[in-house]
Amino acid sequence: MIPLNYVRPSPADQHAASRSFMETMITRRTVRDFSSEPVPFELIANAIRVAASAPSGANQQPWTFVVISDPAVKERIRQAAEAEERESYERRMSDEWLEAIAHLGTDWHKPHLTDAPYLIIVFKQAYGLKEDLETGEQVKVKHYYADESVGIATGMLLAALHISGLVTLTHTPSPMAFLRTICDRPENERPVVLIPVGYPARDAQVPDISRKPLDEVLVHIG
Ligand code: IYR
Repeated sequence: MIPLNYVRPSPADQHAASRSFMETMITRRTVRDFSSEPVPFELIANAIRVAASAPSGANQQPWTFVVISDPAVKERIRQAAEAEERESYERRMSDEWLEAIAHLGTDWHKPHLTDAPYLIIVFKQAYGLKEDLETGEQVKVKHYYADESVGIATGMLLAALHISGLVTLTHTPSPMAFLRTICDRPENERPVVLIPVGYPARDAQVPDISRKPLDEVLVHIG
């Protein structure tokens, strides 16, 4: 064990930081119309540093963040995602599902996958792989709470990108196993979410939706 590195801020600083973070974060919107303007890689790297500092089951850090800026790879991803999404929208999704997302105005066309300067694909390591010292073979290591850990890391990633003045789309083409092949990731890694990142297009539009009020989502048992 080592001593915790913690500096307690003054109450005034606590309130100021809490308020400022809250005010910035609640302006985050999921964006589907991206500019192709380049983004400094440092902003992406810093956001992944933040995500990779997330708590995880047994501190196993069961994640890999694949960052793609190569236009040819983005194009392959777009082709594969649109093929799956077209099948989903036209055949696989239930009427109930289509109705639930109708107000978002989405369809199978995914131009953001080639417009956005970066795609970040978050992979979950369903289990770890380590070498058996006696046999030299790769053995599986159980990962605990991998879904929850990757979910928390992804939330922190989105927050860090938003704080950096970038916009994101949490996209989950379904099924998305093709991402493991295109990104050449090992068998233990599963794609969880595909996140285009960049600046919004000048004329970007978002659906006119609101968040539930605090008293609906916060239950205080005092
Ligand atoms: N994955 C599809 C459909 C979709 C599903 C939900 I749930 C959304 O909130 C939005 C879209 C797509 O990305 O278009």
